[in-house]
Amino acid sequence: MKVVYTPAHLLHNPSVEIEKSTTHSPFENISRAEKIREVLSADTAFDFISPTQWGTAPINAVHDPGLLRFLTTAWSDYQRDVGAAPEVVPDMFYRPAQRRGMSQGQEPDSVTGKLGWWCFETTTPLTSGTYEAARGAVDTALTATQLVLSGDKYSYGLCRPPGHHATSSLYGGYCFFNNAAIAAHHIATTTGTKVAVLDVDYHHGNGTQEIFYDREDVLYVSLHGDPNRAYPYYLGHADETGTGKGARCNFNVPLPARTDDDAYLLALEPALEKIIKHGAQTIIVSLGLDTFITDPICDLSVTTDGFRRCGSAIAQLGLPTIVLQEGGYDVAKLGDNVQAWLHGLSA
Ligand code: SP5
Ligand code: ZN
Repeated sequence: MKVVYTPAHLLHNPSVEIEKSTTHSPFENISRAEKIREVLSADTAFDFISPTQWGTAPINAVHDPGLLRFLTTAWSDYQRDVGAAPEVVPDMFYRPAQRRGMSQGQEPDSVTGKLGWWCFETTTPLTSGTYEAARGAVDTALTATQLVLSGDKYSYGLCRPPGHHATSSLYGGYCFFNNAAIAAHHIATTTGTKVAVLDVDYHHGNGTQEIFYDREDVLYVSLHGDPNRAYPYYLGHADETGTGKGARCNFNVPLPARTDDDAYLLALEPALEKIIKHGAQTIIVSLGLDTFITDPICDLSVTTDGFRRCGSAIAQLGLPTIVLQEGGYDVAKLGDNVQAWLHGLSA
């Protein structure tokens, strides 16, 4: 299986994360992707390639062009207008309820106001190289997609930063551009065939859900920690099933704490049935390994062998599958877990 990787991710290297009313060393850090690279590059089943450049059009096809425009210069605008800050984080958030009964409002000129306009939380700092890294992750996803469109049965895009929390017009949750959504939209629009995004990250992919919520060409299916207790808290409930043409094209499976391998594999079955019934010709997997039993920020109990079984269950569908990296924060085991998952898929 080909692995798409670029060292551009190293350019997004924040030294703090603002979370839980404190600051700490970021869970989402460069060692994650480097650990995966280390393990997969020592395994002869994987061949590494670099992404090609896809430009901004595929990003602007999914996101509000204002988001990309903002991210292009936000960090340096902040240094110039507000002051020197290696990590730039909003201290103000646009909340539509503030303008209840009024027009929607508008993007302000001030970079401080813009930060709160385009970002939804505090754990996703902008650094000097964030934009370039985020562009590299999109190129990685699209290059992995191209491999499968050209006939490879499987490919793996080692995307970092991840993408599934980024909505059409908001970044957050360690995500800037929605790599999986950009790839899914690319397949749906260039081939005219149906696509399924299967999101197995611990966290609900609120961004991917939002982007495709009213569309029937891209099915979104997610297993995740119940939003009543888990990030991103406001989305991911089972009664969110899509709207308009996209009715019944969104399928959420919220899971209880400490869900183990057997329970997880059982919960996966109806999700896989949904993909077949939808008529998807291609699957994009948003692969998070933060369902792992010792993940430092999550509470499920999937093991390394459970990841192998998960990959294997998806392979039974017989569909071309693009696997894109999302979360997973037990760095010591992250490489082994990705390796097990991908071996389960391609065994
Ligand atoms: C891509 C991805 O996995 N993004 C996840 C973003 C989650 N960020 C905030 C997590 C807050 C978790 N706090 C739980 C503390 C448990 N001790
Ligand atoms: Zn996650």
